[in-house]
Amino acid sequence: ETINLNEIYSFLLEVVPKCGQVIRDAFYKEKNVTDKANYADFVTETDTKVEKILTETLKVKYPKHNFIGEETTQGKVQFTDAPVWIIDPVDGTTNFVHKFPYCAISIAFYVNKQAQIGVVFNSIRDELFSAIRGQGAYLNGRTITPSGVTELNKSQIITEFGSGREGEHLDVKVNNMRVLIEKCHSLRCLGSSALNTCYVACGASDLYYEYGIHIWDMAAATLIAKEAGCTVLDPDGSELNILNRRVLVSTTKELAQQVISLIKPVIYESD
Ligand code: LIP
Repeated sequence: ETINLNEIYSFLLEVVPKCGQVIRDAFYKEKNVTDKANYADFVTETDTKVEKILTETLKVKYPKHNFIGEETTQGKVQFTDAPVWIIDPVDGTTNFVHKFPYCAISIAFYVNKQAQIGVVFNSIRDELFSAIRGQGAYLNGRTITPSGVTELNKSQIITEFGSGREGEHLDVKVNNMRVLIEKCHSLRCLGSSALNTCYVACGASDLYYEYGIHIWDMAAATLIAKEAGCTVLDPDGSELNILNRRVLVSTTKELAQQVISLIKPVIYESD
């Protein structure tokens, strides 16, 4: 199979805005919420609906491709060299449920375990972040660049508590925040891994790290961040492995190193 990335990308830019409309139509209405792992981890009928539309539409056009989706993948993720779509229909489901306008469709296309295309679309605020490998990163068609901040004491950092409520995990996360707040301008918890990453990519924040996220939260946005020129790593400073449930995205490697030297890890079972 010959893969034409520009053709796939154009098709994606037809499909994703339609799904964004589905999210927007549901945004201010009452939602049907079902718990997943605990009371703070849930799914709505919109998550399920958007994943179904995306998967079914792409399967008709690309019948040989594989799919990994937040709401359909069960058990261990099968991440191989085969062409695969990695989908989070609503990244920031909690925000979606609470009408906090910071949630997005995240969709990525990988071949040989390498990101080829990433699209992150916040349809509530009409922000479409995108990248094709080797072709730069864009917000609504315009090139984006990170802030370039190198010093922790001039930086704004985003991190998250995540949906887990295990006491030991929360203690480490709170302590990391405690250590950082003494040294940076500000800390933010905004609720969408994909958008947090894109906000660092476009210079709206300087660094984002999180423990406990999944492959579908980071698959698209990490390509966008790399294409924008960000440093994207495992929060221990090693190379990122998108199955390992953690990420650090920084505007510069200098800032990344300062944060890496201060934070302690929270270990989760890999995807
Ligand atoms: C969310 C992530 C966020 C994390 C949440 C949740 P979802 O993804 O984007 O960074 O803190 O716990 O995992 O579940 O809304 O797609």
